[in-house]
Amino acid sequence: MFEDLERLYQAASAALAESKDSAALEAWESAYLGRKGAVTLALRAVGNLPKADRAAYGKRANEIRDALEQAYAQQAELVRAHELARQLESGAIDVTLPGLRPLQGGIHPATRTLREIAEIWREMGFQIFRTREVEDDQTNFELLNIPEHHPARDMWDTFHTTRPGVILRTHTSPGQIHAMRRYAPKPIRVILPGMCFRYEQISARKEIQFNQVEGLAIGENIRLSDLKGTITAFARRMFGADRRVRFRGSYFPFTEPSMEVDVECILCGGKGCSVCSGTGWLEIAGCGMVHPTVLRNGGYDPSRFSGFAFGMGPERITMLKYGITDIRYFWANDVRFLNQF
Ligand code: FA5
Repeated sequence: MFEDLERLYQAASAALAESKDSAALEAWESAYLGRKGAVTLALRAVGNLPKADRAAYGKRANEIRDALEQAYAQQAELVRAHELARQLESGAIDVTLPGLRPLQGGIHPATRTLREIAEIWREMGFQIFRTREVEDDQTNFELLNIPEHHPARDMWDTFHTTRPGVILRTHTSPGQIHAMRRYAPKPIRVILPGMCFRYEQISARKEIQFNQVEGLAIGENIRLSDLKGTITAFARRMFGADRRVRFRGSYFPFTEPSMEVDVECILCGGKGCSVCSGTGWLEIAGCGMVHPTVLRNGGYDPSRFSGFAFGMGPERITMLKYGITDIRYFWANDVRFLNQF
């Protein structure tokens, strides 16, 4: 019994000395020290011995295990150093080999659409006006005619920061206030592209972060027909001249009247499918005539000036254009998706 233990010790030591690479070491460890290893089993067998022998046997078995663990650590260190040296040697640089071609990135599909949108509006005389993503409650809501505790706030589930009154913008509309205060009382024609954030239940059509492109035109004699005309012209350029567009009455606190813009579903040609929830139409933007209160908050006299505004979702527009069935692909960072653009 004690001899068996000593024989096991010798066999394990000899086998360890022969373990000259990581694979052999790993096999040695599981053969001797692992959960079902010989040394572990020998230790476990103490309980089956006559009482008188248990203490001495256990002591020796523990000594052997400790000695083997120490020897294993030393051998592992040796093997690691050897393998590293061998790796460095074999990896010596061959300057005659052709270089590795760097992976080429591409423009993200959302950025591609943003640029396309900006180009169309540029041709209609709209400049880009950039505003901040971290907003204050006042500009994101109050100055847009959405007072605190107003039920309309439920339309925008909001990410708050630890600083009271500082939030992540839920839409690009606060940019309207920034642009108006910058240019009042001159006429304005701008688009405001950028990232928005909403504390929403993520789904195939809803993300917690997404781009919007706000548009704002202010001047004298700007009418609803101007809004409908320019949005229709945009949609024709973006989706093709034969694609039908419709305006649906809606509600936004900062526009009056307000509308929603739908484009005929590209995937089913208007027949109704799962992407358009069977309606044949896909919503691409909210829009309306700028509310007199908002004009006033921006520094314009509503009895002289009027204007229209819209807010569209480039990711949704990209989905429409390319038949993408899930918005979550945009920020999932999966190159199999991104490579297709
Ligand atoms: C607004 O955010 C208004 N500020 C739009 C507006 C601007 C109206 C100016 C009037 C005047 P809405 O919540 O419907 O409206 O969002 C506008 C567009 O943003 C939607 O049509 C959609 O394309 C996109 N969008 C909204 N929420 C999400 C989301 N969770 N994920 C992806 N896109 C979204």
